[in-house]
Amino acid sequence: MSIISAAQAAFTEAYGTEPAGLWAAPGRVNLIGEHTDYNDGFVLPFALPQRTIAAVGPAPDGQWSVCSTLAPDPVTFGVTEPGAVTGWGAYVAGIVWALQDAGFEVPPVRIALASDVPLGSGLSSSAALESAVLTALIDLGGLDVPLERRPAIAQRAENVYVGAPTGILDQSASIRCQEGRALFLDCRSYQIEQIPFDLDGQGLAILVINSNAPHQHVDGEYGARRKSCEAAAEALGVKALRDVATADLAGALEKLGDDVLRRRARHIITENQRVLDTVELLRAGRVREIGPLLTASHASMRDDFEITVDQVDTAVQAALDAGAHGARMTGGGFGGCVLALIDADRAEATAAAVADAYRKKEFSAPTSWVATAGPGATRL
Ligand code: GAF
Repeated sequence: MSIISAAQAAFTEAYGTEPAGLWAAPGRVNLIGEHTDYNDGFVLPFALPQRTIAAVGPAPDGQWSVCSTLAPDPVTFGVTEPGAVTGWGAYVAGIVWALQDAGFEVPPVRIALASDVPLGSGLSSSAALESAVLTALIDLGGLDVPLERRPAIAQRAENVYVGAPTGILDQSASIRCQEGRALFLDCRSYQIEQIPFDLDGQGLAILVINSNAPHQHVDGEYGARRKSCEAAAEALGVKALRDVATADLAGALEKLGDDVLRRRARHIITENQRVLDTVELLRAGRVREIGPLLTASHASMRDDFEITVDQVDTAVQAALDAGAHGARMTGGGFGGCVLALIDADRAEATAAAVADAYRKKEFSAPTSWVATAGPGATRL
């Protein structure tokens, strides 16, 4: 059964009626620009074809209810404040709350969700859920919320209601990405540029390798990285690390007494520059040449930001050894997925090489597939 039919069937099963409509929002792969979002920096994600479907209809009882194919018994809530709904339902209650908090009258609805975005793999399954629900509520309520405002509302739901101190990358990708494009986003101004991302035309492909090492945001490591970045910015007397120019890197690092802060700052400052360099190459249609930037980004995450684990380092190295032009972990880190830029005819061989390296290390098997750039959140 397709996920669209699955969401429809879950709705009818839970609520005994047909949904008024269906909304979809994708997961994402971040091509480059990791942990730069909460430093007011630059990111370059593209949307995955994998998405979350929300089947939604009006709620006669004036409350909000949500169920999913994984949790068929609906979670129901009325007027809500952070802390009132916990568990996965908090992502939905958070969206209702954040919209209300922004001054909008949110229609009470019943929701059933189905998704083929892999969970807990660093591909933004939670942002896909938030963005599908947000888009449905805006459409059904006839709310006047311009596209560029929506990611910040979904981010607030996640930060304040769910309690995960994430940046704006994932929600922006899920809401603002376009098919066949990568989204160049300035996380300070929210300005975007849709960058043509024609891999096929150049005989290239992005292989996504799920390390199957579990990945989790609502934990201390992500927050600790964020705090270190804020401490480094404060020590340097800037609003955010975005404000340190690459040309001033050496001087800035000298000013930071603490070695950990120095390495965290170096990752962010150099990663912002790598995003800008990647965008330049893509604008010029020189896709293959972004490979070394991807690989340098991985080294920086591994050595300076210290957010990789053995499974992802192994996947990156095995992909490079198998001839990938570049490879890096994508997403928040501590597990999750790796992307490799490869010649289109090398997908199977690269996936096999990574699987082989995993066998040698006795890791559980990775899952690999070729990713294409899909559309952002929409009504179906
Ligand atoms: C996670 C967060 F949710 C994003 O905001 C971003 O910081 C990312 O990790 C790292 O780039 O996906």
